[in-house]
Amino acid sequence: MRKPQMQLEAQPFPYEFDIAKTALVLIDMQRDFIEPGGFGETLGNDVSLLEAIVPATKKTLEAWRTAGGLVVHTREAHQPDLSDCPPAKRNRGNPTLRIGDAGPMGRILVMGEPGNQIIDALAPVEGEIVVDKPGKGAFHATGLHETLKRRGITHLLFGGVTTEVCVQTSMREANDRGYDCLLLEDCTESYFPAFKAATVEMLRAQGGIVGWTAPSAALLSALGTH
Ligand code: TIU
Repeated sequence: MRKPQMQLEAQPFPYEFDIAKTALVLIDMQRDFIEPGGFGETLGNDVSLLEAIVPATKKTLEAWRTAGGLVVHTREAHQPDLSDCPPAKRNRGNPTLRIGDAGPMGRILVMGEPGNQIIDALAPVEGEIVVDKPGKGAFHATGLHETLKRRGITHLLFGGVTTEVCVQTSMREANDRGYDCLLLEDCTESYFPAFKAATVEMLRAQGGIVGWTAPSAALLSALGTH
């Protein structure tokens, strides 16, 4: 039988966790950010950069499922009437299409639209939690904290996009709520490689001020599924 307490080689020092109390949280791995024609591209970004993390993220997700760990998927998603999308969000940037406008994959960042779905390679399976979040952070206006508390979750492993926007915001929110958080370095990506690098550095600086970081291979090794 597997020991409940596991250790993963991480920075700034090893990360200890118990699978039963840990969730893998994949942030916004949805078509809107990863495929052409979605929100990421309307903001002027090269979305092809994000595809690179899909194989490592898929491998990690499958290993975590095999280990019996809880999986949380988030989607950045708004109500069709945009009542949960304040002007402070909708009017930012200079996109060709704004949130709620009709694009090639349906209305941008709107619940239920084709572009709002998680990419096929990482599609949720039964029993996994799917959170539609109107903000950048996964804890803002979602009830996620209560859901995790009910399940006795104390540790969170993060992946997803983009590193310095929704992933970092979610990890900081989680840390403030008392979770021990680790960012899987090769399961997260930004449209700006320098921003990803800076985010990874700043989260683990000062003795892990926000949390830990590690390559997914370290998690697979801890799980015994390289
Ligand atoms: N623009 C950008 O980098 N990200 C977002 O708008 N949302 C997420 O990070 N999910």
